[in-house]
Amino acid sequence: MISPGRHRCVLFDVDGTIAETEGRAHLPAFNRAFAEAGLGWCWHKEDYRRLLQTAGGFERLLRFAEERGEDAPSLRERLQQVHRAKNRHVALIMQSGAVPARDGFQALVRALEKNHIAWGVVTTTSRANWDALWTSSLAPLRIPAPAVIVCGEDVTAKKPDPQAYALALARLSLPASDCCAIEDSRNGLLAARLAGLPVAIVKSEFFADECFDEAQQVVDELTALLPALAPADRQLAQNGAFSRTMVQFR
Ligand code: XBP
Ligand code: MG
Repeated sequence: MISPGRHRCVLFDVDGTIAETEGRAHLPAFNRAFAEAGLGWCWHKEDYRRLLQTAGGFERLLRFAEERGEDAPSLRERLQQVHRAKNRHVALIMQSGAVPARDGFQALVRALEKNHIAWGVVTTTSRANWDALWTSSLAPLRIPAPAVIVCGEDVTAKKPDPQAYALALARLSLPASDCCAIEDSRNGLLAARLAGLPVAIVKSEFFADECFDEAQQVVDELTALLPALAPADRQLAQNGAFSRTMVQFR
């Protein structure tokens, strides 16, 4: 789906797409924050799969409290504290090296660069979580920095609202027809499609069974997106530039 002749920027979702952050970081971090706050709550994977339908960690907490019949508005401040604690735990987990980039991510970003295609980040997670993932797991891969970063604090409505994608396009000064998105969830797919972008879905731990009918491509791993970028690699290899480029990145 990524078309070297047509696309100028590929916009990546973060959670589930660049790394399996939900199961490796967010879920254990929520449970650590619940224990610290003495709430007596504990989320298991199957609870979390359902709760993930609500984008945004704080919104997810509110929904859970409402489902339990708690008076959510009066809990708001306490839940905000729990959410901040959750994100502190996310950063600690990421710093421990427990959240690597998904297979193929590094190769994909490098292949994009060789094809003169920029990459960007469109997530509705908190900026602190993106910063922690970048610092701990992505920057060490020695990949180029993203051309645009949109996070949860930049928008008033989270995915599936298209606002985050619309903002990324505005910041890039590019029309949707020059870009495409890589997502892992139905909420993300709808957000990108509503902003006019073609979407490749990479299946992830929690969303693999969702409906992706509106996607242009559905793959199991990011590595499956590499062949579309390979012709340029081959051309570069033929004229000798490929090995020089690889050396330059090491
Ligand atoms: C990301 C999310 C986030 C994370 C938690 O959505 O749903 O809520 O689970 O992050 P997407 P925060 O992958 O669609 O961008 O707690 O920082 O909200
Ligand atoms: Mg996602």
